[in-house]
Amino acid sequence: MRFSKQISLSKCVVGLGLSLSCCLLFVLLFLLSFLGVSSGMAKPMEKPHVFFTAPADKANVSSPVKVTMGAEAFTIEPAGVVKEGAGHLHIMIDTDCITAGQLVPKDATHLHYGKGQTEAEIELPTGSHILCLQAADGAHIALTGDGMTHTISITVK
Ligand SMILES: [Cu+2]
Repeated sequence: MRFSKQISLSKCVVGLGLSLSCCLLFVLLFLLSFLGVSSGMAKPMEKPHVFFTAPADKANVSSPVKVTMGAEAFTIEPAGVVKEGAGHLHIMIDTDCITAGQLVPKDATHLHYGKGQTEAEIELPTGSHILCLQAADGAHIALTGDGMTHTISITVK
């Protein structure tokens, strides 16, 4: 009688221990999945894009115009080597952005920042101007994707 009581008590203790550890495991799994989901939601897949950080669109500025450029999910690096997800920036002045897949010309209205620069000073005459920031690969070929250009209009006073 006493022996069987002991057995059932130990069964009970073992059972309790098992269910407790199961419970803890569930809590742990729940927390881990929750953390995984929330960090996934906080960081959605970023689309590669380049942009002017200054001047702002429709800004009134003075010449020389100080231009700063940035990128997200895209590496700005010197020209030379073609790498996936990387390239350098160009500014088209009062002329259309280049069609993806085409070579960016090099002249007074197609400026290359082939050293990987993200800052520039551009002399512009008084009046309104349209600037197109254009990302191209290491061989100056305009990259595909609507995030690979950013157009602003500015007025030089
Ligand atoms: Cu270039």
